[in-house]
Amino acid sequence: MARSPVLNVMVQAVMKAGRGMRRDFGEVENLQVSAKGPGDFVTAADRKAEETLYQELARVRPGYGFLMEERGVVEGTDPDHRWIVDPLDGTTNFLHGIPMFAISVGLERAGQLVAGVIFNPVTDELYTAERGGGAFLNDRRLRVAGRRDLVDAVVACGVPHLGRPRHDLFREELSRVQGRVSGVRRFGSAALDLAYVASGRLDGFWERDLKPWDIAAGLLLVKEAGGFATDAEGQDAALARGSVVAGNEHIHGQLLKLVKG
Ligand code: 2AM
Ligand code: CA
Ligand code: CA
Ligand code: CA
Repeated sequence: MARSPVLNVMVQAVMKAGRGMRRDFGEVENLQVSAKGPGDFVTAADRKAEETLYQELARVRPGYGFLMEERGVVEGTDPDHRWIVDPLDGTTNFLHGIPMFAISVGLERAGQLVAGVIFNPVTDELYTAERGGGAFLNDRRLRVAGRRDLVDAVVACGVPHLGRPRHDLFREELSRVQGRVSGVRRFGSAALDLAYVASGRLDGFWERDLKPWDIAAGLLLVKEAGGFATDAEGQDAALARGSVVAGNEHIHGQLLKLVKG
């Protein structure tokens, strides 16, 4: 299916930011790094990518507002449209030379996610989705995995790190899930975790205490690939609540039960 004009704008912006990020990844040892909090790092690559995304998106759609990880809220003159931007999801991986990170851009219209793009500039994998238009990896249409039983499933999770709450709750969730699935993974980029669910590489994913920019684009990708993505209570409020359980209809239901306990 042809991309809409606004999705093309998003793709152009993330590709441009991605070119810079790939260069920075090659010289990560020279990058300026600072800590926003315990274990919470930001690099010059995060800031540069965010600046590129901001400039490109604002140039082509002046008036749209922004919610960005590093810059925060930028009010627009158009109350209906808002970009939700994570310039570099997986900064910890990036800093360690692990090529598992992505740029994530979502677009909200009247409070509803209508478009999402996730781009890993190292593998050149570009995930796109539009509401009602399906999800794609580069030019290939995506469909969530078809496995129906948790025993066959590989699921990813987020592990609370330094500075994040509820470590005990996570351990309880993990202990319920780990014996019931074929494998548990922890990749460190929530955006890519959701993109992997959309593409069928992962059967499921759960994580709590996320921010809107971590998951906006990924939630739409999963849904447009025929999957389910809810918060940890099973409600359609992941973006607002910051918790996610995702998978196909069957895996989502079974995983949700285990996560809730
Ligand atoms: P970030 O790289 O954009 O900060 C993984 O659990 C998710 O948590 C990622 O989306 C990551 O986004 C976020 N995160 C925030 N702080 C983190 C930290 N100190 N370590 C690992 N992930 C972190
Ligand atoms: Ca961060
Ligand atoms: Ca993030
Ligand atoms: Ca980030």
